[in-house]
Amino acid sequence: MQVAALVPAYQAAAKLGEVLLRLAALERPPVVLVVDDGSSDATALIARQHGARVLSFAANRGKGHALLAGFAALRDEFDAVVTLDADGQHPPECLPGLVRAAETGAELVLGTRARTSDMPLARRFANGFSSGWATWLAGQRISDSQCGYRLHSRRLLEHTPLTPGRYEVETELLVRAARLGFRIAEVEIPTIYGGERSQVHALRDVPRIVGTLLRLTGEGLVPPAAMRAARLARSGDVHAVGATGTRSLP
Ligand SMILES: Nc1nc2c(ncn2[C@@H]2O[C@H](COP(=O)(O)OP(=O)(O)OP(=O)(O)O)[C@@H](O)[C@H]2O)c(=O)[nH]1
Ligand SMILES: [Mg+2]
Repeated sequence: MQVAALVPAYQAAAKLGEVLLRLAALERPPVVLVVDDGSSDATALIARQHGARVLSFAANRGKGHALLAGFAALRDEFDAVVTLDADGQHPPECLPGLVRAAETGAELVLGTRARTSDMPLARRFANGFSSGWATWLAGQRISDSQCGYRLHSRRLLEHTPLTPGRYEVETELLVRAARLGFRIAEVEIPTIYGGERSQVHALRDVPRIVGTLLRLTGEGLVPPAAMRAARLARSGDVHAVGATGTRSLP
C-alpha cells in the first residue's frame, strides 16, 4: 500500500522537525506533504529542510482548508493518506498500525486517545460530548471524534464530499464517510499533552464544531445534494465491486 503522510501546520516550527525526522526513520517512510497555512515562523523552511513536499498558503485559512488542499494534491498518487499533527501529539511510530488496519479492509482508520487525566479537563469534556454525538450520527462507536491522526483510503477521499473550514472538517468527514458506508476502524494512540501550543480558539472553534454537528444532524433527515450524488456514485461503485470484483472508479 502506497501511503503519504499529510501534516497540516500552522506556527509549527517548534515541533515539526522532530515529527519529520521520526517519520523518515520509519521502516517504510512515507512521502510527506506539509501544508503550511500562512505561518509567520519557520514552518515552511523546516519542512523543506527535512525533504518534505510543501504547500504554502499566503494567509491562514484553517486546518480543514489545509487538509482539503493536501487530499487533492495526494489522493491520485497514493492508496491512502495519513494525516498527523505537526505538534508532536501524534507519534509517527503509530503510523504502521494505522496502515495495518487499512490492509485488513478499513477505509477510514481513526487514531483514538483515552480521555485520561493526561488530557486537559476542558478537552476531555468537549471530546466526550462531541464523540458521543458523532457516535449517534455515524451509527457506530466513535471513541475520539477530534483526533487528527487518521488514515483515509483513496476511495473514501474520492467519494466523500467535504466543506472547507477549520477543525470541524474532521467531524464532517467521519460522519459522512460512515453514512456512505465506508468501513471505519479505530487504533489506540497515546494521549500526549506537553508544552505544545494549541491553535484551538474556544470561542471560534467550539461553535464551529457544534454548528457542524447540528448541520450533520439535519443532514440525516434531509441529505444535501452533494451527499445524494455521493450516495449514487458510491452505490454504482459498490455494485461494480460486487459484480466484477474490481472497482468502477480508478
Ligand atoms: N494548515 C493549518 N494547520 C493548522 C491550523 N491550525 C492548526 N493546525 C495544525 O493542526 C494540528 C492540530 O492543531 P492543534 O491546535 O494542536 O489542535 P488539536 O491538537 O486538535 O488541539 P489540542 O488538543 O489543543 O492540541 C497541528 O499540526 C497544527 O499545526 C491552521 O489554521 N492551518
Ligand atoms: Mg494539538
